[in-house]
Amino acid sequence: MSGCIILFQFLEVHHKVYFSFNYKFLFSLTVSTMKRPVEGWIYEPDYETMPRDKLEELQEERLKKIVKYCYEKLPMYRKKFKDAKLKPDDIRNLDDVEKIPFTAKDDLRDAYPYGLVASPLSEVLELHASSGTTGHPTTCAYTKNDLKVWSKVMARIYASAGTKKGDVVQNAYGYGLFTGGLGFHYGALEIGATVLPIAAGETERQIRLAKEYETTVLTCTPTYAVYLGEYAKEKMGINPSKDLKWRIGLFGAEAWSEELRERIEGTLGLEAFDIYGLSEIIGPGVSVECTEHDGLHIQEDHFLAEIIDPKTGKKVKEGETGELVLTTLTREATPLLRFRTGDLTTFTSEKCACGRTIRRMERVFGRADDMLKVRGVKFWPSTVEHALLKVEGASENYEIIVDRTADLDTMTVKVEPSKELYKSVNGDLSKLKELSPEIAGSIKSVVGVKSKVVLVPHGSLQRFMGKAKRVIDRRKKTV
Ligand code: DLL
Repeated sequence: MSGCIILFQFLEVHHKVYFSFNYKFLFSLTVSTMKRPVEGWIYEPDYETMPRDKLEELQEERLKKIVKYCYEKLPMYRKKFKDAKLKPDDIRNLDDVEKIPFTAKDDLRDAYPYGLVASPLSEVLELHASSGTTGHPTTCAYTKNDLKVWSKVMARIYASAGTKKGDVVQNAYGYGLFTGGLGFHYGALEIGATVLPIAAGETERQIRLAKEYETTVLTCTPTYAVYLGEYAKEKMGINPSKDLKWRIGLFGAEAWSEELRERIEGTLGLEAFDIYGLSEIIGPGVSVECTEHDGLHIQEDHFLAEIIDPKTGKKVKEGETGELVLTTLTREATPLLRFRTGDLTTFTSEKCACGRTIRRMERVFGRADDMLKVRGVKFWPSTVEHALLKVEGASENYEIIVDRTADLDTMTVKVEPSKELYKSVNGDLSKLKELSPEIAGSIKSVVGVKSKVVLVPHGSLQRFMGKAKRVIDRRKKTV
């Protein structure tokens, strides 16, 4: 009897009956194994579970030190302090951080290539140039100690998701100047796991090697995770949740929705964790979910986090959403004070059941500058994803096109139906007439914007190996 219960806990059989109102019953049976269980652990309990008062003492001490360091080493900060009539000694406690002027992405661009490198170049072991979406590069440099800190915070991230020595990490983030690949690489080495540095791309090979090497941890963007699942099933006849050994997925570098998490977990048979970070601060490693999946723990002993109102620059009240601002507390080569990330989130102040005392932020749902405004309604692309994935039969592949005709904004959302549904009508989209209004209705009710939903053949939209580009805004910049 108990054997049966255990079997049922491991094996979840979904029988999904798809009913199309278009005169037809469409029947699809999906059998998928349930997520394999993972057990998170704490890599550096001395820091991650530190009593809050002790942690704040440590942050204060580090803040004062990094402020002095930036002032002494970097002319840009000396000028900012002078303009603000501020001296490093004026920063005496954590509340004083608000006196420090912000650092913007433009400050980094203006200082390119070496203007914001605080340590002697002979001490810099690694350089990354982040081009962002605008194409203008910024420099992120690492000393030996910076690489050590990066490895440690990444090890915390792996541990938080239950990765151990003996796990085989399939690192499908891009290597090279993008910080994803090397960040996840260093963390895996630090924890003593085996790493397969496959990088993004060569999808068929990814699946083949996942099977042959029995990789247990998958690291890549959520978008690429979707594509890996789709490719394995459709092109190779492999069901990842049954035929592969993936247990843990560490996904980040772009905004993604809770609905997408559920779909990825169902398809790949793993437990998916959200990882946040940015090149300017360290790369991946700023914050991560634990197995509670209720917000991302910020590595606060290394990164001092604030949330501000992007318009006024003032701190928002606890629990309110605003722009995340980060100060690196231990960075040597490219330290930053109050860097405006552009990312929108909220702090969660309740204690987490995992035992960590470092505070959590909610998942980043978008960047202030990625916000769309259509007919006066402001929203983020991830909200559209959230709305459309609520509809059964809609796949994870979509594209948002915003245009303006006769002074009126229009939004078209191209969506591929799920493979099962598409096959069930033999590719005849006219048989799925009910699906577009259903998706449009969900978008209207969740996002608040009327849209035209166009179903397109399965497989026709572009697939991405790294960060997805889902929005085409054909209007002149009006937002
Ligand atoms: O994307 C670092 C990273 C690599 C994070 C791999 C996680 C995993 P950048 O290319 O500099 O660095 O892009 C940073 O990506 O400011 C956010 O807008 C976005 N971003 C990163 N992680 C998340 C996430 C890396 N989990 C920019 N959720 C950030 C939402 C994210 N957005």
